[in-house]
Amino acid sequence: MLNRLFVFVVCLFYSYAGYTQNPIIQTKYTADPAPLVYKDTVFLYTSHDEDNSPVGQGKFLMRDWLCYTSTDMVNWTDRGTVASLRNFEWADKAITGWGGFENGAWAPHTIERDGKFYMYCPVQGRGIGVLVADNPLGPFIDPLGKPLIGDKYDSIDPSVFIDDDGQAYLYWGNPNLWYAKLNKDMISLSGEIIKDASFAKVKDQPDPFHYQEGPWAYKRNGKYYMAYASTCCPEGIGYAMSDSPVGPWEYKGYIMPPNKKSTGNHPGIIDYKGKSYVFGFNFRLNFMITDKHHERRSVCVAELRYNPDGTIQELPWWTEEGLEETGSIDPYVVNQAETIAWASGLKTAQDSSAEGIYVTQINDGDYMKVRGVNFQRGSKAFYANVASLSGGSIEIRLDSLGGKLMGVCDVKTRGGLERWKTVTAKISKANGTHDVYFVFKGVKGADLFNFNWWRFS
Ligand code: FUB
Repeated sequence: MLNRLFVFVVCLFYSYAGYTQNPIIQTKYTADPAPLVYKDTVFLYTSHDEDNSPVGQGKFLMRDWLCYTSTDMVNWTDRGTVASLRNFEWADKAITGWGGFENGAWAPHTIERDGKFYMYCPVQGRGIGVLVADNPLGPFIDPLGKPLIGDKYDSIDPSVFIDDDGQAYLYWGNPNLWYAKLNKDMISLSGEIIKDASFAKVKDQPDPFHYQEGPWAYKRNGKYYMAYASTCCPEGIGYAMSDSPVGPWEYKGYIMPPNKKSTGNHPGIIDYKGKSYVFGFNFRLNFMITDKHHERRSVCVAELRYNPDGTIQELPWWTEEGLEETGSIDPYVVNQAETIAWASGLKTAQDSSAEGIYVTQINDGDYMKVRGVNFQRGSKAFYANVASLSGGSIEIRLDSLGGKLMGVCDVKTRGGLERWKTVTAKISKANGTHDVYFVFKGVKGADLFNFNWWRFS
């Protein structure tokens, strides 16, 4: 209870101060971001630190891989678990030991080729597997039934880059950087597995690269980039450049220097709607509720800027302000409640019924923010699809937690957290673009209702 109160007070402060964007996902602990731009959408694949991960550095508890999508870089829609250790039969403890299906779902990377989606997944201690799907959200299947890269070769943190000539490269490794060419099928290797010479650590020799793990390769204006988690610990994000996808690489410095606030970091870099972005993670949400280190990380994002010579401008540690939105939300269509810019006290859950993902664990005083809602046709009424337990209400406010109250939507008891009903309320007029806050009210300490979708008319 004291924890929840502390989180609420901290969030209240940041909300009034105009902050509240990084980390970008607050309803679960997410790490190891692997963004993919596909058509007009950013698909952000992440690993997932369980809420009950134990105290202690390196004590990961990770079972599955998640996906979030956005078209404006600030509101992220939870797409749920897209794959888990259970996708790999060979992850079973009976076969390999390790954590079986209960632990070891480390940093993934998903890439599209010819309309198929390939998700490379490290299964800690057991190797790197590959999953294939016809859709970026799955269902993903394991076409090999065995690891693509075995349990040698420092087999974690895969990332794939496809060059302009169609050749795909798979990079991975901690503490060494390894790579191999992939065949066009993306699920088999073409040629040898190679330990990258530039990044190789030589005993008693200085290591300018400070490479740790989390390689992320890409090409820009004819130059190849290799970003990675560098220095340890804490980890920053370093990068190197080359004229070829396989080096030799030249160390260029930090994209983000390490910071004591976070033991780890892990880059994912994209270009989207004319800007460049780097994703990574911090521990802000964990340390908002405890002073103890749990491996409960949270994905963050910052805009990345290049110098005229192609080098990257060094960024400060993840700011709490985050980004400006690059799009807007249409309030007159059904918007999933799990599309969120900032949430306080809330969780998301996945329903096997048609309702899919929804916001849950709603208690008195919890709230969520949706940024850039464009009321171009004004507003008269608010509709919310909810499933109520003890019931409560939704205050609809503009621009801040204490901002203009547009109206209050009652959610009456309807007997069950999965019996979905649409409730409605008359509201005052809004024009133009606003951040909308849904502030939940009800009996203190009770689970009030689940929230599936909303819209305005
Ligand atoms: O998330 C588990 C491991 O922690 C990843 O594989 C590393 O990159 C580090 O982030």
